Amino acid sequence: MSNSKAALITGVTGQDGAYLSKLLLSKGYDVFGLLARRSTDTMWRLRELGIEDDVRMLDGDLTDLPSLIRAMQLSKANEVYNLGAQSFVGTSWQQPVLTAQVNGIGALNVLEAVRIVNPEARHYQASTSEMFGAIQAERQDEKTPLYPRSPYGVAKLMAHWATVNYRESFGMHASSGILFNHESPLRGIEFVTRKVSDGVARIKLGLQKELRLGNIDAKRDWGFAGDYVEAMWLMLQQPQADDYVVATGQTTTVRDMCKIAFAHAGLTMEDHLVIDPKYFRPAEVDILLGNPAKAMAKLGWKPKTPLEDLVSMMVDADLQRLSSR
Ligand code: NDP
Ligand code: GDR
Repeated sequence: MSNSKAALITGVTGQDGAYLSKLLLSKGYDVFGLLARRSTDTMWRLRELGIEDDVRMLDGDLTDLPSLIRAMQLSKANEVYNLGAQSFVGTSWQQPVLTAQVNGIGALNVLEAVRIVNPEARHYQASTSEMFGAIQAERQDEKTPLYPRSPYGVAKLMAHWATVNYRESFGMHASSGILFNHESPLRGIEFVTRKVSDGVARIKLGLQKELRLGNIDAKRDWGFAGDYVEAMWLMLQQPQADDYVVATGQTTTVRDMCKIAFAHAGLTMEDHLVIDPKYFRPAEVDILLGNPAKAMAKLGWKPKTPLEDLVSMMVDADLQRLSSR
């Protein structure tokens, strides 16, 4: 007998895809993941969570609509989570067209595949606080205007509005989670928190002497990815689809986040940090600070992991990884 709960996750090999797979498996879902062809192994996160053999992989790419239609048909998914993206903001200035194709057109392709194969399926779009960009509201919420500051943000804006539009045009259960930065030991190494936790661990173990960063005055509202995937799932359990900001409601400079990491390892940031203009961006999002009141009230969701605990968890994981090599 087929399971009535089947989920298809694009971006399953990424940070959020791994944590979401684990959550859905624990809830008894059949979990299918879209696997884009790469020349190197991309399964390390699922392996670290011990679920590599539990997620059923289907070949496909967000830029290839037929493969998405096939994935919908084969999985018989009634929940679809579109997490796949070129997700590194810095790269989006170097590869703006690819970023638009994957993050913008790719998201539209997923909506089309759902509409063609099973328009009753519930759909989640991974929107982002990067869409607020230059808008410095006291705290950014679902009604804050959008003004993206990167090709990444521009492409995500298209995907966000396409999701709203498919909900309004076709009555699809399509929700958009406007998630603020969320991190974990499974974060990609190019993002600043993981670059810091890995760098601090290397310095502690005598493997490198300095850590080179760009704009440490930028402020971010950082939470734990494991908490944030719960909000994704909760959105698809609601009777009506909607848009939700998911954030902690606290903002911290890159400088202070970095200080926490060094201090956790018994080191002093000033002894090792070097500012390198190479890491400054053509346009910056100076401050992100979200207001998750709607998600807390309607979804019953709340952030559970303070930044100090998150950063300590990441430094400890990197110390352990590097020590056991
Ligand atoms: P990751 O960069 O860790 O994961 C991205 C995933 O997308 C990977 O599985 C990657 O596959 C896949 N992917 C990339 N290009 C394609 C493609 N052409 N076809 C199919 N799959 C593709 O991102 P996160 O897990 O951190 O983020 C998940 C989503 O949430 C993204 O859409 C991101 O933009 C968005 N988001 C993230 C936030 C965060 O703070 N983490 C905040 C707000 C939004 P592969 O492993 O093969 O490269
Ligand atoms: P962001 O995350 O751009 O907010 O996008 P990132 O960790 O890359 O940057 C956060 C802030 O730190 C500053 N910074 C540096 N960043 C990186 N990567 N490397 C550095 O050396 C460095 N020095 C300073 C950046 O300028 C920036 O201000 C993330 C991604 O997950 C997106 O996919 C997601 O949509 C948003 O979060 C919300």
